[in-house]
Amino acid sequence: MNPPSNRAALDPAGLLRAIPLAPHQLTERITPVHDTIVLCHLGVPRLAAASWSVAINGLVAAPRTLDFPALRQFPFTTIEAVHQCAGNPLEPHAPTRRVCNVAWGGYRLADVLAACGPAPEARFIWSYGADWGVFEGISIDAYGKDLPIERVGEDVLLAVEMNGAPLRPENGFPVRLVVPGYYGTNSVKWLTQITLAADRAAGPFTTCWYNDPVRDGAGRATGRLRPVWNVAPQSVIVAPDVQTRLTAGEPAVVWGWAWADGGIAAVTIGIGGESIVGAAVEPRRSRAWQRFEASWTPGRPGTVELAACATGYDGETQPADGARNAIHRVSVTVAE
Ligand SMILES: Nc1nc2c(c(=O)[nH]1)N[C@H]1C(S)=C(S)[C@@H](COP(=O)(O)O)O[C@H]1N2
Ligand SMILES: [Mo]
Repeated sequence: MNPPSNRAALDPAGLLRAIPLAPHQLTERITPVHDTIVLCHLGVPRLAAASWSVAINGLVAAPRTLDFPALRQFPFTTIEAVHQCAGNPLEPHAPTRRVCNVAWGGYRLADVLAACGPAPEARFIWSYGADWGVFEGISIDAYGKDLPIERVGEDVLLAVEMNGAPLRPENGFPVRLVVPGYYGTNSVKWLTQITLAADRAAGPFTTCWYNDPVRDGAGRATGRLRPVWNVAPQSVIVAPDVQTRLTAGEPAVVWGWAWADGGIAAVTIGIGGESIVGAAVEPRRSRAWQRFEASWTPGRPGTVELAACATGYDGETQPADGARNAIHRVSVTVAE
């Protein structure tokens, strides 16, 4: 099954990126829509719900084309999930904190697929958006991604709402894929085609960009690549921030958010490389980020660097540097 060859009008055309909030501004559990990250590689197709449809084809017994009224026949569901951009695909090792936490509303991909009868040999889901253009000098007929079919559980949605409102054009109106627990790049916006296949999709956003080198235990590259799918453990310190003046001898609260595809089991706060404080981490609800909080009483005046480090339930932890999920550090000033 070929990828679609798009020609929808784009406004704007070309890269569109917004990262409105720095870590210390992530004060709300649910990020307001106007403060969420926006990442469009090729531009924003302007689609109408009345003329939108998605084709479901490939290794299915009954290929279908669903329009908006047909999609709305499926049970509606909502899911709160952390939404994180993996960062610039040309700089895969740069630490990035492009993140928000939102409530998606839509229809389960599993329900839609069940209505089409997936073939037993289908192993991957290819998904395509209505956007097209040129990225890094390469001509793209349609933005396309893939994911393993076994990843499609209760939580993967054909989303139509963010925080209870219809999607904005830049977030994928009228319908986008949402794969909670995967980096944002996999959640294809302006969805127009879903293809079930035995192999991985061949487009540049799956084979060229968004692949990380697999390293061995000593940190050496093995020559193998791994798709940028599951979100690795990560955390941000919301407070205190660089502006906060703390006082020696007075207890301060260090708090922030932590998240990972599999959930976070523990967060520690490094204090100036001298001591480590364990934070209390709330249990994970749904696929939302988890709040952590620790109390720390600065002992003496000066500048101290705080460093939050999250560990997932699988034991994976955050690297010190050189990775998108590198430890977040904040220098705070302690007065006498
Ligand atoms: N069709 C399409 N889907 C896309 C993209 C895109 O450029 N085109 N960008 C991806 C990337 S890199 C991210 S991080 C998320 C961002 O979603 P948002 O802009 O709604 O926050 O959408 C993903 N889905
Ligand atoms: Mo992204």
